[in-house]
Amino acid sequence: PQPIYLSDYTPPEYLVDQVELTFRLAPSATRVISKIRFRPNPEAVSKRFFLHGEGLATISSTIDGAPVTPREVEGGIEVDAPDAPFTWEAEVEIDPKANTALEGLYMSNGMYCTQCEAEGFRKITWYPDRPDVMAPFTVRIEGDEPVMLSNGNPTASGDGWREWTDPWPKPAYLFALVAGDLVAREDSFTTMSGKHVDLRLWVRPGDEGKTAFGMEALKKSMKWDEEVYGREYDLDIFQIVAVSDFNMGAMENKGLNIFNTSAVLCSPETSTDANFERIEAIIAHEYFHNWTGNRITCRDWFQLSLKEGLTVFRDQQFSADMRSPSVCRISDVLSLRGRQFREDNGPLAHQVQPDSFVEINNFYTATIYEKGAEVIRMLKTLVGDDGYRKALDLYFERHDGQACTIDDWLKVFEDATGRDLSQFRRWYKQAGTPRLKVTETWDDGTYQLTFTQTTPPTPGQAVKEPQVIPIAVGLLGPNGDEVRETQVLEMTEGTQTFTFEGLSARPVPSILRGFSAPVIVERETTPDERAFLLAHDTDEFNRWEAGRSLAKEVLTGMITGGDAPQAAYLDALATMLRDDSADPAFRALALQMPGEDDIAQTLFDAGMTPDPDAIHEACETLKQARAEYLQDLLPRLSADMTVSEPFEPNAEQAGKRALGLQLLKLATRLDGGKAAQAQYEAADNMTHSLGALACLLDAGKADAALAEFRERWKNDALVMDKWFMLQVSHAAPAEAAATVERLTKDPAFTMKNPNRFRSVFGAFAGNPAGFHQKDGSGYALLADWLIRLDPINPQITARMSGAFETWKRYDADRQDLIAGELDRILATPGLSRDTAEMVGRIRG
Ligand code: BAL
Ligand code: ZN
Repeated sequence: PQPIYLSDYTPPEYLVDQVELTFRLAPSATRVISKIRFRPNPEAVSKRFFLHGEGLATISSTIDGAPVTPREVEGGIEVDAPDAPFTWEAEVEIDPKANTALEGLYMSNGMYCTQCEAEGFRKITWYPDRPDVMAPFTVRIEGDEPVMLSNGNPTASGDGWREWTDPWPKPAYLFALVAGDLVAREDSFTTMSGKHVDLRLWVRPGDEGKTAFGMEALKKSMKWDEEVYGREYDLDIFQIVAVSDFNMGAMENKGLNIFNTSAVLCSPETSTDANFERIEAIIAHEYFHNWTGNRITCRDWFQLSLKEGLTVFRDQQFSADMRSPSVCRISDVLSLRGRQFREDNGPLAHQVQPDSFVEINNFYTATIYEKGAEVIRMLKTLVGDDGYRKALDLYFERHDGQACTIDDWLKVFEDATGRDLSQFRRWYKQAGTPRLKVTETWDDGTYQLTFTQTTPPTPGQAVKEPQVIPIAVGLLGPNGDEVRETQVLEMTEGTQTFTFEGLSARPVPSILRGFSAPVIVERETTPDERAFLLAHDTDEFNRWEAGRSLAKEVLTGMITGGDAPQAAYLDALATMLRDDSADPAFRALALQMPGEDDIAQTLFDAGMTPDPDAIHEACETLKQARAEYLQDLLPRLSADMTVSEPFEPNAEQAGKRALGLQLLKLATRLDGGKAAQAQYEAADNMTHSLGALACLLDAGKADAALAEFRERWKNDALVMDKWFMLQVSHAAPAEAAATVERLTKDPAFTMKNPNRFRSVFGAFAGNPAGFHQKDGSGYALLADWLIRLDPINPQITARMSGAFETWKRYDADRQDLIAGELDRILATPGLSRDTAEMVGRIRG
C-alpha cells in the first residue's frame, strides 16, 4: 500500500448538507439506506465525485432518483455527478456478525455497536469518509432490539423503530449506533445557562452496580469544562454505552460516547484505585472532546494531535484538579517516559504532526497523544495562564464548526498573545526526544547554568534544529532553603547560558521543575546531591525525580560493576518514607522501583548493551536490600496506612492504599508472604485483593489464592482480565512464556476480545526478562499469536507488534532472533495493511 502524504491534501470536491440514514438491523445482513444531499465545493480543485466504501454489497444507487452505475476504484467508487446540488441515495448490505476487526458496525455479545474513527464509516455505507466533510445526520433504526441509539436527540419513535437527529454538523468518524438489550443509569445535569440535559449510562443487565462512579465523573467533567474553559454542553441528552469488545479505551461520538467496559464500569469489589482514576480521566477525556474534537474537528488525520494532544492536556488538568497535582504529574511523566520516550527512541519515532502514513490506525500513539499534550503544556507555560485562556477563547470563537489544522491552532496563539511561534512549531515537526546537557560554573556569588540541546536522528529525519525549551529552575542553598524561586528560562539556541547573581553560597539547582519540557536532562551530579534534593526540594516532581535518578544510578552501577551508591539511596529512601508530612501517594511513587525497560533504555543510551536477565537480577537484589534496610519502619508505617472508613475511591484513601501495598511488597520479601496471605483473606476491595495476590505470586505462594480468585470471579470478564494479566506480569523470567502458553489454553481465553488478548500478551511484552529470554522462545510465541490474530483483528495485532520496537537495543543474537520473527510475520500471506506497516517500520 502507498503512503498518504500531508502535502497532497486537497479540499473535498463535494460538501454534504444533510445525511439521512436508515438501518434495518439483522446480525448477518443489515441493510443501510442512505440519502445524502451533496453540493459542489467552490474551493475544490477537481470535480471528481468519489465515495469511500469497503466490503459493501450495493443493492441500489441513484442520483436525483435516477439509477447510476458507480465505477469501482481503489478504496471506493466514482460516479458521474452534476456540477450542482444533488441527492445521492443508496442501499447496501453489510454483515456485522462477521466483523471481527471491530471497525464499522459489528456485534459484541449479541449487541450492535460501531467504531468509526478513523476510517470505519466507509464499512457502513458509501460516503466521503474524511473529517473535513461535516454534516447534520438523521438516523432511523429499525429492529426488534429493546434499545436503539444514535447520535444527537431522540426525535421520533414507533413500534420497532427509533429516530435520532444530530443537528451539529459532524464528520462521519463521529457517527455511532448502538442497539441491544441494555439498561441505563439515569441522571441529569443543568448547564451554566440553565439548560436541562438528560444523562444515560447504558450497560448490559447485571452491570448496573458498576455505573455510579462513571456517572459522577461525567457530571464533574461537565461542570469543570464550564468553569475552566467556559464550554457548555449542546444537546438535550448525553449518553455513554459500555461495550465489552472494543479496540480502544473509548470513543467520543457526538452525544453517544462508546466505552470499552474496562474504561467505565467499576465498583470497589471489582476495580482497583488505579482503575477508578483511569476511568475518571477517560470519561473526562471523551466528554471534553465534545468541544475539542467534535465542535472543532481535524481537517485531515495528519492533524490528529490537534484534538488528541489538546484533549489529553485537558484531561490531565482535570485530574490534577480532582486529585493531587504533583502526584498526577509524576504519573503522567512515568507514562510518557515509558511509552512515548520509548517510541521516540526507536524505529517507530514520528512527528506530533506526521508528514505521511500508510494506515492511520497506527498513529493513535503516545507521540500524538501524550507528547501532543506536553507540547500544549509548554505553550501554556510560555504564554502564561492569561495568554492561554485568551488563545483558547479565540480558538473556540474563530473555529467553532470547522475542521482545522495545527497551524490554525498556533495562529490563534500568535494572534491572541502577539508571540511568534515559528520556532515553537518545530515541536510538531521534529520527531525525537531532545537531550539537554547541563554544565555549571560558580564564581564569587555568580552562578551560571549552561544548557546544550541535541536531538538524535530519527527515521527519515537526520538533522534537527534547536527547539524552544521552557526550563523551570529553582535554586536551593546549602541548608536546603530555596534561595531562588521557580523561574522559567526560555531556551531557544543550541547552547545557552543563564546567570544568577548575588548568591551567598554555591546553590544546588533544581532543574526542569514539574517536568516543564519533554526532554532528557543529562547532568553529572553526585548521589549526595540527589539525596539532598530528595530531602529538600520544594518542587514535588523534582523531589521524586531525585529519588528516581538515585535508584537508577544504583541499579546501573550494580549491573555494570561500577559504583552503586546503595547506602546513600537506602538512607534517602528511609528519610523520605519517615516524612509524615508528605502525601502517602507521593511516598508510594517515590518507593516504586524504576521499571526494567527503563533501565534497559538508560543503559542503551549510555552506550551499553542491556542484558534483560542481569537487569532483572539487579532489580531483585535491590528490592531485597530495600526490604531489609527498611524493615524496622514497616510495622509503624503499615499501621498508619490503614483506612478505617468505608472504601471510597478518592485520592486520599487511594494514596494510603498505594503506600500500604508498596510496604506489603517489602514485607513479603521478609516474611515469605504471610502478611500478603492475611491481607488477601481479609480484603473487601479489589485494590487490596489484587495487591496481595501480586505479592503472593512474587513469593511463589499464590496457587490457592489464584484458584479461589478464579472461581469467585469467573463470570466477571474485567476481573478475569486481571487474573490473566497478573500471572503473566509476575511470572519469573524462565517461566513467563510457559505461563502465557498455559493461560492461552484456559477456557476463558479468547483472542477475539481485545481486553483478554492484551491482558495476556500486553503483560508478556511488559515482562522484559520473560519476553527477551535468550533462546528466543518469547519472540516466537508472540509472533505466532500475532500471525494468528491478524486476520481477525488487524488493529490490535499492529498495536501489539510494538513489543518488538526496542529490538535494536539488544545483543546480536537477540537481534537476529527478533529479525527472524519480524520477517516471518512480514512473509505471512494476506497480512493486513496495519500490521505490514508497523512490522515493516520496526524491521527498518
Ligand atoms: N478518538 C479516539 C479515542 C480518544 O482518543 O478519545
Ligand atoms: Zn481522545
